[in-house]
Amino acid sequence: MKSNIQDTVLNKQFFGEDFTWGVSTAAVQIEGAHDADGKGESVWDIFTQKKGKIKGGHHHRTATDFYNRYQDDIDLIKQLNIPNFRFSIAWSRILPTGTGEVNQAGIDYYNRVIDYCLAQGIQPWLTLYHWDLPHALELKGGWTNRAVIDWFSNYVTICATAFGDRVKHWMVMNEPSVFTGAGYFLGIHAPGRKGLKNFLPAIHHATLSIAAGGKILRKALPDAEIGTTYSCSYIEPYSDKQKDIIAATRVDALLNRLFIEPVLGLGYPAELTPVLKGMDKYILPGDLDNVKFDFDFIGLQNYTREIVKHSFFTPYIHASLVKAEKRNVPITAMGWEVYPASIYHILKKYNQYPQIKKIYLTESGAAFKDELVEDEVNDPQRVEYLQQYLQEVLKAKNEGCKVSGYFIWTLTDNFEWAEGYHPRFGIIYVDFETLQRTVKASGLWYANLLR
Ligand code: GCO
Repeated sequence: MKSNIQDTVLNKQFFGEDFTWGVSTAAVQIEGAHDADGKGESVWDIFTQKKGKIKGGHHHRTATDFYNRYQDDIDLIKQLNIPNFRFSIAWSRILPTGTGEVNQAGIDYYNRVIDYCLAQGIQPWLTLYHWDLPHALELKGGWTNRAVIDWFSNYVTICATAFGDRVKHWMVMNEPSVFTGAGYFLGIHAPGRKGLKNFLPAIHHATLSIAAGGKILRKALPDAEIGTTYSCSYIEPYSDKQKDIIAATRVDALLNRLFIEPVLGLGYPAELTPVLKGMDKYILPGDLDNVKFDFDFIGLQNYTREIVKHSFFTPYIHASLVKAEKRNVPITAMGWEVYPASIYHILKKYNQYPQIKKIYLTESGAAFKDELVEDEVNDPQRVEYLQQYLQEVLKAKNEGCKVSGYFIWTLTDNFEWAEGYHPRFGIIYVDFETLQRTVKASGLWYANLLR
């Protein structure tokens, strides 16, 4: 299929020779092979079996079968001229019970993936934790148990030793606010726990683990580039009423500042969100020093903006999000607002932290209702989305923001967590019956941009 979308405005040269272009994925969402070659169960293997947790009763046991088709998919990455591939390691392939005996078959598998990338001239970017805690560790309390810092450190050490000779770009953890918020507070992601008594310790232990992981990687791999990634949404108040402004500030603290500020040495933003004071009992002497780490880069992942309103009835934060559907704005298949300026504002916001040395946009993309028609998938909305967001990235870069790269979320349509397979985020279409891949018009557009 020929892309009939003429790209007259965007040119990769505008971003400079050194700008990093890539595509991002995560193990649970693509690999499948949930019990192959000695893999242990992860919290997602358990959660997806629970009734009513995943839309349509979907599960990720096969996903896109990347585990077996990695060569074909990496060939496609190459065909699309994408020089950098971000993927995550499933902890329970390396350590089936989270600690103890190493599963050599798991190490061998990721070695094959890494080697195949390198043989195709593609740089592997490894995320060590994209939400799939080994189930055996969850049985011991998971992220609520302070011992997780040691479990995680051991896992990081094993990965650094196994893959560090070839992998030059590392991300310790993906979006801690999502796996703690959705998984330990709202109960809508694995492991499905709820409430502050789970959420607050999980936040602190994840933060300590991020810094611990960064330090281990830096020591073991002094030449590698080490980062960690955060989700961030541009937040605006619903009105200029004082109450809405305060509500927006609070949500901004929770969504955008909570995890990054302690790492930067600024502590938790508890002054605005008194509920976080409840964390004090988990913070031991010395912790606020131990959570600090000077990452080589910070990965930011932005999709949309949120409009926030004062809400008396919402516990703890007295704030609620005004859904995009109710605001008469363009939305994606996730119901998220298409708002290109959000990525610009996010870059400006994080650029203000002098402690951040470098920013990569490690995820950006959108789900739309794509259809395969006569072997082609025409997705002009996604092309437009990516073009508009990239224009905003360029604007921020030209205004001096330290942004050094952009990774599209995501390579192929995949398992979108609690939403199952319906939201299609890929630049490559997957027929989930046959698992056949078809490059979408957006994939061709990206290939053309990167040519
Ligand atoms: C994320 C997740 C991805 C999601 C994507 C779309 O980091 O948020 O890494 O796994 O699929 O964001 O929701």
